[in-house]
Amino acid sequence: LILIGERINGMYKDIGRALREKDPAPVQEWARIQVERGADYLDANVGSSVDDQVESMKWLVGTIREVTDCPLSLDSPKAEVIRAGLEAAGAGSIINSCKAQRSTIEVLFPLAVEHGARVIGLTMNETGIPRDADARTELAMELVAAADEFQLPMENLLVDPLILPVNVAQEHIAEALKTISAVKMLSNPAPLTIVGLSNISHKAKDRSLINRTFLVMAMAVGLDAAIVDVCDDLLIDGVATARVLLNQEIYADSYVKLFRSRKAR
Ligand code: THG
Repeated sequence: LILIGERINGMYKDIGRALREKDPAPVQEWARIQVERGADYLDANVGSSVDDQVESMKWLVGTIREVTDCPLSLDSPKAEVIRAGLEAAGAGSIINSCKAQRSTIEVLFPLAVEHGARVIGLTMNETGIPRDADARTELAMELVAAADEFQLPMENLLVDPLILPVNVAQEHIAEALKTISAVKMLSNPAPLTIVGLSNISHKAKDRSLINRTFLVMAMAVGLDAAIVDVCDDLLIDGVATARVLLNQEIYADSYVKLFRSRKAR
């Protein structure tokens, strides 16, 4: 499973303040911690409360780059903010994200090809997030067709079925799982699949339990990547265990330790 550390996001108080005051300390601290805990990518999101998002993204990426060369997932709904991040981050970034609508695809897919970046394609468009798996899968098909059209290698497309909080949209969760299995059968090679995991437990009581239960279920139906709290030890232990149970890893008594040592840098 590709692990993307969620913590460098302006929605967190410490990062929001760091962005407004241009204080590198919390950003660099979270970059180091998440890399140490095995993040393959770091999500970088300036949030919506800063005045100049383009300027803030440049500062955020430059600040992270002073302490690590870990690839970044540049998280913004605005193409110009993502472009600024790509230029500052160097090769191998992820564009997070692109809705399944023509106007956005035409801008972001060529940008990804130009920068050798991956793209997270969301199964939503102008009209919002569909409720059922079939409608989400149709949008995934449009993203797959766009990857062919713009010559984005299929392993550089990550389809996100979008998971919503269980306490507001409970019926969406099983549909998101069905979407993941359907997407893995859309094409050969298939695109990768991804979720932003912590969404699912927003404002719920036992967040860690809900997060890890969903994550192992999603891995069983073909999830390839997740934006997660990499500091949640029980979550990472669950990922390591699911890999063994799904026969993606040879069993050894020390499999948790082995998984962690392979991921950490
Ligand atoms: N898909 C894609 N990208 C995404 C998401 C997604 N990026 C953002 C988000 N969803 C994934 N990242 C987070 C990060 C934090 C939280 C949830 C998802 C979170 N934060 C605490 C909260 O809101 O309760 C903040 C608490 C605090 O302020 O301390 O839950 O789905 N492609």
